[in-house]
Order: sequence, then C-alpha cells, then structure tokens
Amino acid sequence: MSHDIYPVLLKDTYINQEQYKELYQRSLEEPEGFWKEQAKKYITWFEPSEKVLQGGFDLLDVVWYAGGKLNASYNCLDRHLKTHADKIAIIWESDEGNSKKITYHDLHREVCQFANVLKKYGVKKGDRVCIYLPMIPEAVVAMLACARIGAIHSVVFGGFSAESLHTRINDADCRLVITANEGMRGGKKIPLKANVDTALVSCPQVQHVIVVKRTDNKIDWQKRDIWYHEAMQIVDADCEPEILDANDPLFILYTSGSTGKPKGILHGTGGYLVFAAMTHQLVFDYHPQDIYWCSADIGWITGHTYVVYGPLLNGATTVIFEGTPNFPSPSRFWEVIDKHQVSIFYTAPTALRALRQEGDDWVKKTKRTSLRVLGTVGEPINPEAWEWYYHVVGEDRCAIVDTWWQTETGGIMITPLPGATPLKPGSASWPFFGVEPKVVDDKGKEVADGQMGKLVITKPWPGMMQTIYNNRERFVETYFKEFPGMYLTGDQAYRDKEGYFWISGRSDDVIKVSGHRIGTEEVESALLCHPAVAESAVVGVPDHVKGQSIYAFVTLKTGYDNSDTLKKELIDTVRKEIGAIAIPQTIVFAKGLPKTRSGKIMRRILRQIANQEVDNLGDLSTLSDPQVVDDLIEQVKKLS
Ligand code: 7RM
Repeated sequence: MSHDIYPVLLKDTYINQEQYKELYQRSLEEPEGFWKEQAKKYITWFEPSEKVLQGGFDLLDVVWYAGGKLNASYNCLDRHLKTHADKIAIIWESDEGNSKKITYHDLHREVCQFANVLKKYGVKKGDRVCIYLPMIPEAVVAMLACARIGAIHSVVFGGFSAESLHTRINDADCRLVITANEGMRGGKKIPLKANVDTALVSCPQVQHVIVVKRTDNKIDWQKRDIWYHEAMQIVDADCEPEILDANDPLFILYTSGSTGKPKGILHGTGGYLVFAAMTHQLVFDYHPQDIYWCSADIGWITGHTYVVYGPLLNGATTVIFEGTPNFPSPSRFWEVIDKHQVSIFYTAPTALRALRQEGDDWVKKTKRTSLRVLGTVGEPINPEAWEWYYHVVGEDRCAIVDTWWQTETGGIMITPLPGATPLKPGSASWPFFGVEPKVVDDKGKEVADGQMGKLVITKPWPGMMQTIYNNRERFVETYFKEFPGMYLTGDQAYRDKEGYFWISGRSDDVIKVSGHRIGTEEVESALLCHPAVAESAVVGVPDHVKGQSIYAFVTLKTGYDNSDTLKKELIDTVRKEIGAIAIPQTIVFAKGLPKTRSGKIMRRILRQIANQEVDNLGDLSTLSDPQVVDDLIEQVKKLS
C-alpha cells in the first residue's frame, strides 16, 4: 500500500508536528493534568470542578469535570461581550442569496429574550424542547436559549417526516416545539409547521408550538401556536444564565443504529464544551480574524458542534447557510466563500463529489483566495475527490482536514492538524489529543498494522456521550458489550505503519447515504408499513456521489403483484415514515429472501447480490431454500 504524501503547508499554526507528538503523548500519559488545563483555557467556569476525570470504561462510570459549574450560553455569548460585543457572530446566507449579519451583542440579546419566552411558556431546567427549524439564525437562538435556562434541546433535522418527528418528540417527552411556518431549500418550500401539526396529533404533552415566520405564506393555525416575533416583543432582555453542573445534560440528538428505532444520544455540558472548543480551534487552526463556515445542517451533530457550539465558544464568526450546493448553480459554495471571504470551510465528501461531477469551470470562475483550511466529514473521502478539493478548490495552498468522528463522540476524534500532519489523501490520519483508537479483531485483540479490523476507542474523552436518553441498557449493550472496557465505534479501519488510520465504513447495519446515517432496519420497518409487503431486507451499495445508496429487497403478500405503481407507493411510504433521505434507490421484488434454517435473513449474501459480486457467495448449504439466490441474482441483473 503506497500513497502520495503531501507535506505540511501551513506555518505559524497553533500546533506543529513536534508539538503534536509531544502533546499527544502527554495527553495520554497524564490525562487529568492535560484536561484540567484545557478546561481552564477554553471555558469560563462559575466554579471549577473538583475532579477532572472520574471512573472509566471498565465499570462504565465515567464522569468528566465533576462538580464544575458553568453555562453553555454564557460561554458562547456573555463572556465575549467585554472584548468584542460588536464582532459578527453569525453571517446568515439565505437560500435566495440574501445575507444578514448578527453581532455578539445582538445575538446575546435575542437569546436572552427568547429564554424569557421559553420561561413564560413554562419551560424549566431539565425539560426537553424540540427544535424543528430550517437553517436560520433563530435555530441558534433557540438552542442557546434552551442552554441558558438549563432546558435540554432536541433538534430534529428539517428533512425528517412528520412521523419521524412524532417518534422523537415522544421518546424525549418534549414539552414545547419550535418550528417555522415553512423552510426554504434549493428554491423549494418545506412545510415544517404542517409536519408539526401532523406529528402532534397524538402528543398531548406538547402544549405550545412557537412558530418563526420564514416565508409569507399562510398556514393552518392551532390554539397552541405562538408567533416567535410576537412573543419576543413582550418579554424583557435580561435573563441571567442558569448555573449548571458540568454533568447536567445539554442536548439530545437522535441517530440511527443497527437495530431498532433511533437512539437519543445524550450529551452533557462541561466535557462536551471543552472538547468542542478545543477541537474547533486546533483542527481548523481557527484564529480570531478567520471567517468560518461549516455547511452542515444543525439537525446533525456536525451542525451542533461545528456550526454552533465550537465556533461561538471561540468567539468566531460562523456562517449559517440555508441553501444547497447546486442552487441556483454549482458555483454556489464558492460564491458564498468569495462573498463573505470565508477562510475555513468544512463540508461533506458527497457534496464535493456532486460538484466535481459538474466540471471545474464552476469552481474556477470564482476566486477563493480567502481560503486557508478545508475540512471534510461524514464518510470516507475517496482519494479522487480529496485531490480535487486540494488542487482545484484549494489551489494547492490550503490544508485539508479529513475529520473522523460520530454523534456519540461529540467532536472530532481522528484528524490531521493543519500545521502538523503530512497528508495522505483518503486517510483521516492521526488521533486528536487524548484519543486512543485501536483496531481489533473479533475477539478484541489488537491486530497488526495494515490489517483491517474493528475500530475501538480505549480511553474516555471529554466529548463522549453520557448515555442513550432513557435507555442506559441499550447504551451499554451497543457500545461496550462486545469488547468490555472499550468503546465500539461500529466502523471498520486499519492503521498503517506511520500510524495513519484508514476508515473504510461501518461494520454494522448502518449505512451512510450522502453522509446521512440511516439504519437498514428503519427502512425495512418503513417498507413493512405498506400493506403489500410481506418481508423486506435493506442493504447499502456503493454510490459514486452519495457514498452509499439504499438497496431494498421486498417480498409481497399473496394477492399483490409487483408493478411500477407499487414501487412508487413503497417510495412514498418510506418518505412518509422517515423522510426523503431514506428512500431506496433500487427496489427488487423477490420471490423469497435467503435465510438460515432458523429464519435469519443472510444480509451478507444480499449485499453481495446487490453489488453483483456473486462469484464467491460462500457456503449456501445452510440456507433453508438455496433456490432463492438464483432468482435474486437474475432479478438484480435485469435491473442493472
Ligand atoms: C460526524 C458524523 C458517524 C459515522 C462514522 C463513520 C462515518 C464520519 C468520517 C467517517 C470515514 C470520516 N456523525 N464517518 N466521518 N468515515 N471518514 N472522516 O458524521 O454520527 O452522523 O456518523 O460516519 O462511519 O461511524 S454521524
């Protein structure tokens, strides 16, 4: 395995290669001292913690910064006011191409006001608030207002359906929902408020819905609805931040796993914020004069940590982009970069692959001279897309950071640092400070360099989730049961001789479609909602733009025939049950599915069939009906 290595380009960064090695060593050898310093450096505490790290993975009793007192919104806002109240906190770039700038002073004021609105409608410390908003400044205001009063926000991505929203509102027992009348994306309207109304049909605990007016269109109005702009007029602008414990929860964010319904990943306050601020500063080499833009939606963890908390903790100017990469043209990203003089840009490989496909001219007609650091996240980046980012977008002058992390990890775990790490296209490279990843075999034994295995993290880090909301059992079972004492990431990887990690994808039944994390079982359950479907099995197949796409095998109940109409109905069912992001690219109607004699569907075989890798299907003798395999191979061939 030989790979091109690109030397480190940037000078005068916070961390050079020598410093990385030294500090990394220290962070593992002396975690308490190391993380105590970081806590002091990055966060303003009302009271410092008595104990930096308590417990460990053995007993699963990890507690970070026990006894420390702080407030997230105070750290993102108030503490910056003395020195730079007039600095721009948010540059909002709307779908239509308008922009709006909000200073730290103004953002602070709006957050305080909205915190008072929440209080007025009965929201108290520890209550859960659901946020179902487009990418507008009010989304940040809502998150920070919750944090200010100690309420726990649960942001639900605006692309999820009413049904998904309903499940999430109920699982977290949210008391209040914040939405917009409509969202705007790529010139299309999204009926957010109408979805909320549908979702709330059986959520009696939700007494109030606060509605931001994003468009001029009329919507249905319920007795429980309150206009955001009206509510804001009748509250005052003073709201003292609640003094919270480091281990009071900050937010819940739902994410898909290999089984069952989505898990509410619960993050605490102290550890999460220290990790968010530190990674944001060092991974992007963020300096006060930078204009920083992460294109992720706030409905995902990347939006939480690197659109909102990380940058605001560091007093940065963060761009909030409502639009899409190719509307009105594939130049949009690069035009926004020129317009706002963005110096740090963080996006997903899937967006880069889609734009690369449109040709270099869309990039080349823009300047991009402000760019210095370019990041990617969400899925492996193939070397071709990496090279394009490096040469065409960054014109060989920008550092690329391919950052590996998860909803569960809270922040970036494996990544180059701009001034420290020689780059290998396609590798997320070296672990961040305090993070000790290993690659192990099925028994949990570390494998040799160059050998593929399961990626685990062996030591606690401050950004790690606290638990799965209301489901401690599932937390233990999912992440710590297979290899006691280690955190199981669910990813496959190998480490090369120079210590670079190469993460190839999931080793469980989770797929990443355009960087969106989807559990195959969720799609299967959605398909089963259609009366014609007897059984379904869903696998991921490689897609040259989306990374992976969804491939569904379906058997029908007697009395139903396959047809294009039925296919459309199945697609509509998935759209309704989950959202457009989970729609299968291909649906194969099968006579039967390959099963073991005990009735277990053999996904490995289905994956191979979907990928048309059928030369070596392995031992089929354990199948209850080996015949079905030939039929499936036939069907798949016909479709391709
Ligand atoms: C941040 C985020 C997590 C899963 C993770 C991986 C995949 C993310 C990379 C990556 C290879 C990367 N959170 N993943 N980043 N794979 N290289 N740089 O995406 O919870 O939604 O997904 O995403 O499989 O387990 S997530």
